[in-house]
Amino acid sequence: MDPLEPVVTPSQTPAEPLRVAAESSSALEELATLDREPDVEAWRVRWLGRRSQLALALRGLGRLPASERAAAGRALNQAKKELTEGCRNRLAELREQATRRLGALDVSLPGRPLPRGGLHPITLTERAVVAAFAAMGFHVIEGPEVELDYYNFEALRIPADHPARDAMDTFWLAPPEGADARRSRPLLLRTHTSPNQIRFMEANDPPIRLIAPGRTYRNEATDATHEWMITQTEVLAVDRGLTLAHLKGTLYEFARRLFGEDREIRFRCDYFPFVEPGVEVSVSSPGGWIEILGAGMVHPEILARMGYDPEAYTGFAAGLGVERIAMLRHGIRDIRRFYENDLRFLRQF
Ligand code: FA5
Repeated sequence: MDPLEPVVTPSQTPAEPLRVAAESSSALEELATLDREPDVEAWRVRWLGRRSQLALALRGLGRLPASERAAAGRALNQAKKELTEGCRNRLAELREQATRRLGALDVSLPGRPLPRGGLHPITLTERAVVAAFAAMGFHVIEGPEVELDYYNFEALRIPADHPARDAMDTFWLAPPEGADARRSRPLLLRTHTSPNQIRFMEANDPPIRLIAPGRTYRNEATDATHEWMITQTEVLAVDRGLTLAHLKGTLYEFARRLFGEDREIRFRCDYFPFVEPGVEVSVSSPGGWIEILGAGMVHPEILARMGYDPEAYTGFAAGLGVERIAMLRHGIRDIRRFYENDLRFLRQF
């Protein structure tokens, strides 16, 4: 026996097929209420499928007394015909309704401009920064935004009690779920893109010419020139014979490409534990000087820790603030405009 064949119980009585046939009218009433094709299909399986009451009753006809068989067969076949036609008609109705709805929507209607999205001004400036350095032979790398204390601070010569940490108020992160809090290494949202220097030098030998753009985070109050989420771009070059003059030349060329020939640029001494000497660069604007980057010569101690010979190799590094550069390019006086999501502001770029 086919195991899929439904079992017709011997208890089938002559009244059974007639009951099944009679139920078809309530099935048709239910069908009229269905307005989704998948629901109609489920209905079809239930009332007309191989295991439906109707199919079972038809298959059991042979067990009925000969005198009852003809009448029961007629009733069942009539019910089957009505249900099959009802199903076909309902499907046709639903498809016609859908076509009518589509017809009301003229997808080719010309003359109405579609609203178009655009790139965010910070993305545009970030791309201009990357393009300027790419044209000078730097290649792009990326690093994680969730960073280890080691790469963000320790390896950059900023130990736990170093005052330089105060300048970078940090968002510390809880250890990953399930981790042993005493053993897991401190995690944070990176406060600058400089950890990329260490990550790359650990795994590669000189010569190096890289830039690393990305988001950084500082737990600090905002004002017209300070945001808590900052887009930075790290620059790192390590080679034989690099000097501060190469750093200055590179940054002047960068500024010329981004701001044109006429902007005034100012270099001043600054302190970062991972460079020696350190500088900051500001650019003139109608509202005064705006500091756009910190930079300097890679500290020889870091070169040595990376396994490079500091007598043979020198390097320069810089960390640029992309929001500040965008402010200068577009004459924006308040950095907070970039992240207020005001479309009237954003549409201008
Ligand atoms: C640093 O972040 C260093 N990592 C830069 C560096 C790299 C120095 C390599 C030497 C060698 P600083 O905190 O100054 O330094 O930030 C660098 C630039 O990011 C600033 O000049 C500024 O343009 C931008 N920046 C920093 N903090 C903010 C802030 N809160 N809002 C907007 N821009 C900021």
